[in-house]
Amino acid sequence: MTNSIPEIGKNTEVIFVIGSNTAECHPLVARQIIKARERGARLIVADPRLTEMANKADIWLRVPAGYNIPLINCLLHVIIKEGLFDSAFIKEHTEGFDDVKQAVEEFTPACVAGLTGIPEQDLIEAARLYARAGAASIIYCMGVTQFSFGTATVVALSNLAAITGNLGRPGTGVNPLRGQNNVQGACDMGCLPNSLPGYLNVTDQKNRARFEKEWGVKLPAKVGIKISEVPDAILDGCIRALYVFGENPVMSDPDSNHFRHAVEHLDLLVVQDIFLTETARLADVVLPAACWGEKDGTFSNTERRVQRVRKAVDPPGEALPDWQVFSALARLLDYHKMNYLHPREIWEEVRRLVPEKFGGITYQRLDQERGINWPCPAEDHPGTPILYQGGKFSTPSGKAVLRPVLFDPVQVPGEKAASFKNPLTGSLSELPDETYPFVLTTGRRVYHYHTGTMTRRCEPLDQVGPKQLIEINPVDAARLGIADGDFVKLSTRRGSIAATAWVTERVPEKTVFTTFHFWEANVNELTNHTTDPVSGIPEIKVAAVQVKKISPAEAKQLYEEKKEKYLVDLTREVATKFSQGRR
Ligand SMILES: Nc1nc2c(c(=O)[nH]1)N[C@H]1C(S)=C(S)[C@@H](COP(=O)(O)OP(=O)(O)OC[C@H]3O[C@@H](n4cnc5c(=O)[nH]c(N)nc54)[C@H](O)[C@@H]3O)O[C@H]1N2
Ligand SMILES: Nc1nc2c(c(=O)[nH]1)N[C@H]1C(S)=C(S)[C@@H](COP(=O)(O)OP(=O)(O)OC[C@H]3O[C@@H](n4cnc5c(=O)[nH]c(N)nc54)[C@H](O)[C@@H]3O)O[C@H]1N2
Ligand SMILES: [Mo]
Repeated sequence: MTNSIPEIGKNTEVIFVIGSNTAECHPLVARQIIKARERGARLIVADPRLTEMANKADIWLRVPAGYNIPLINCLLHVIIKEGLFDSAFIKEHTEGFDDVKQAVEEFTPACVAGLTGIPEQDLIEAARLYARAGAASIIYCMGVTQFSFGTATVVALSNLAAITGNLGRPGTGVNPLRGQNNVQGACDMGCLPNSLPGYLNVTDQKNRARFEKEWGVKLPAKVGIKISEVPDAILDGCIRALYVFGENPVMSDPDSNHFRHAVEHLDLLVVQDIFLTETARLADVVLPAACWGEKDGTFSNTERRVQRVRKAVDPPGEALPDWQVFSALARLLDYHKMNYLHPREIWEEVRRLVPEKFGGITYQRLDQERGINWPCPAEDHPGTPILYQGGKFSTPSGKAVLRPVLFDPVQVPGEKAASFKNPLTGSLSELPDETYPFVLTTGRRVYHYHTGTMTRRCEPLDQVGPKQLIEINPVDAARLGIADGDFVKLSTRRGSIAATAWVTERVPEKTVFTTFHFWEANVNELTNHTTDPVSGIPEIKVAAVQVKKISPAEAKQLYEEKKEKYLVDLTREVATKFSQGRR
């Protein structure tokens, strides 16, 4: 996030939530939105589904899955046409405005209403509301990024914030809600194929030298492989061994059957997890890890706040904190510099190596201040809840670089793009057709966490969220003879799953929604592995799908097939032993 969570409750006048099911997936952030609403802030929500947030919105833009770019470009179009932009901010702090202006010209409310079905007047009102606010905040999540044009969409949102001067001030910003408790921390520590800790580019010799000196090894100068590129890299013979930790890709990666096929070609698969997951069951070696309540350290949350985590109980059996497993492995590989006794020593190394971001964050301060937002370069520095204050950006020119974003649902708008200097483009990689007439969009429910390894072992949660549900609109259900609670089979070009129909107006017509929480109906057997060229994120928010009512007997048969596929019976005994005291 460019800004911090409490600012939403305190300072924001207009909140634009796009592609985020905030109430179910980030309830604490949702609480801030409600708080803001209570003091008169206005809420715009763009989501194809009638989520709780959409239900509370002043303006709900029911964008069809896949059509964020035309929607955002239309808001830009109206703001520019009606002169609602911040000319002083644009002049002083941005470059590229004219190109954006030209690129959004064709995205008129009439044209975008035609393309998306969103009423023209709602588009105009939303643009006015956002642009006229003293402080407007954009909040987005996976309904923005999980497309082959996710990066382009984020750039379009940044354009929106920049031309209205909604950056670098309290209650403004472009705010991606990070998903996992410590995914921000993992990225901060260099768990990305192109960067060293602190987002230092791995291709820069000066950056590498900094770490090579401390670690006493030569570091590779090449950008590595992204997670979404792993299956093909295995099949190409580039990857022979895979070490997976804190990830259950058999369930969470798109086009799961393709992933499984690739894994069969590995020489070695190691999985380090706190439970015997669907992926671990395919591994040659499984290493038991300690979970969050069983170890010390820090987590960094979505607002870049580093927070202390304290061990509450001992890990069961032979499980160890991940850092201890890695250190032990390093020693076995004859590297003897990872002799840490406590995570504090690792953190001290981080402070030494990346002082510009983390230098001022000490364990002592973390204890006293309940978390510090980086960058925090010195011990007397208060931390940085708001990035880009005073319109100072981290680009070579110090200005925000605006880039035109073009979109065509059917094909990449190449010809049009040629007339711009630095454009980004988007188009959908799979559109509905006669055989696969529905759009499948995927995501989460409040009761479960991702692949269910943890939440499905929690009885109260499993009671309230016991099974996979497929949301389908009543109009479609009636046409297909599907009643609420019937079994439905979903098929794409990549696979089939069966689950229970939830006939509901939460989803628009011609769209179905389900999750990747349940192995017995894992939606990632259906999803598409086309990726974004910049970030590598797969297009898991849209696929063309066929929907069919099936009999309970057919559903039962499919269930038995999945049971065999996910090695459920075979491993029950081992699984119980593996997770020992943890259930
Ligand atoms: N309970 C629970 N909470 C979680 C998680 C969990 O598994 N369970 N996971 C965590 C993680 S890692 C993450 S990344 C976050 C994810 O949090 P979110 O991104 O909020 O959750 P999703 O369900 O993936 O999708 C968000 C919304 O995008 C909408 N959407 C789909 N297509 C489009 C589109 O084209 N345009 C727009 N505007 N919206 C679209 C969907 O209808 C959905 O409401 O949640 C985190 N929090
Ligand atoms: N169709 C579809 N697919 C998606 C998404 C979607 O919206 N739709 N969302 C994507 C997103 S945003 C995400 S983040 C991914 C999530 O995908 P995954 O990260 O693969 O899903 P999780 O179930 O969270 O898996 C985390 C694993 O870590 C283990 N674990 C927990 N704590 C620890 C620990 O301290 N140490 C170790 N070693 N292991 C631990 C858990 O038991 C679990 O097996 O899924 C992606 N896949
Ligand atoms: Mo995520």
